Amino acid sequence: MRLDVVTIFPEYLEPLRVALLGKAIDKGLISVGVHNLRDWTHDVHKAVDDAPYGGGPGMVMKPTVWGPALDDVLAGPDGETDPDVLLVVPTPAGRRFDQATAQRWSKEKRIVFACGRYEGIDQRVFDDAARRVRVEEVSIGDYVLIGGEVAVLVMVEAVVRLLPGVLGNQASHQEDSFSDGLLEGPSYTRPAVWRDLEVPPVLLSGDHGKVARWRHEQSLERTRERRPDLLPSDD
Ligand code: 6GU
Repeated sequence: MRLDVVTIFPEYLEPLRVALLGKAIDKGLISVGVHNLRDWTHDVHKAVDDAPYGGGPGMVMKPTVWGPALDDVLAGPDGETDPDVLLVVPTPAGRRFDQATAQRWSKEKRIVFACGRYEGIDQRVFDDAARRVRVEEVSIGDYVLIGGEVAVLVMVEAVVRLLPGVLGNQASHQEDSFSDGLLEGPSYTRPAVWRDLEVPPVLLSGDHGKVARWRHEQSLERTRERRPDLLPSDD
């Protein structure tokens, strides 16, 4: 999978090269390009934003900078727009990014992320891109971040860990929270008693059926307690 990020803060994306994601790069499972939007500015001040039409607070990122930047980054080896690319725009005004989104994106060949700051990017940038590629405007949750960079780190991590060969144990993400629509229950390791607290005896019983049923119960109970919105309503 090829990932590209366009941002005015390339340093913010440095964590992509650390730990599990860095290993995925080293193993050749993904490759990552981070591009500085200011490289596509045409004035001495390297201006990327301007006042909003219609007035109001904040600034809007300029289509005359974003357009050429995306033309270049969305291009395939032949210089033409790569029709297979998915363009992702992180924005608190987007559709919600969730585990199902991560699963779906994990099958993509190429994803380009366009990180906006300030009050957003001129909408025509995405209306224009959508004439050539698939565009998804997504939010990672109901709160407002300063820009899309941290959201990109979140989304890339959620997607890349699903790629074959990235996680040590391939069975492990089939038991993730959300893969069955429920939260994961508690986990324990040795010692069996620690600071007077005991591991639930069922986990020491060796009865795999009983353990599986207990874990499902724990998942249900935790989901009821913490995320009742994930359960079917009882009416
Ligand atoms: Cl994807 N971007 C920004 N700037 N804020 C957010 C977000 C994304 N998701 C939630 N808040």
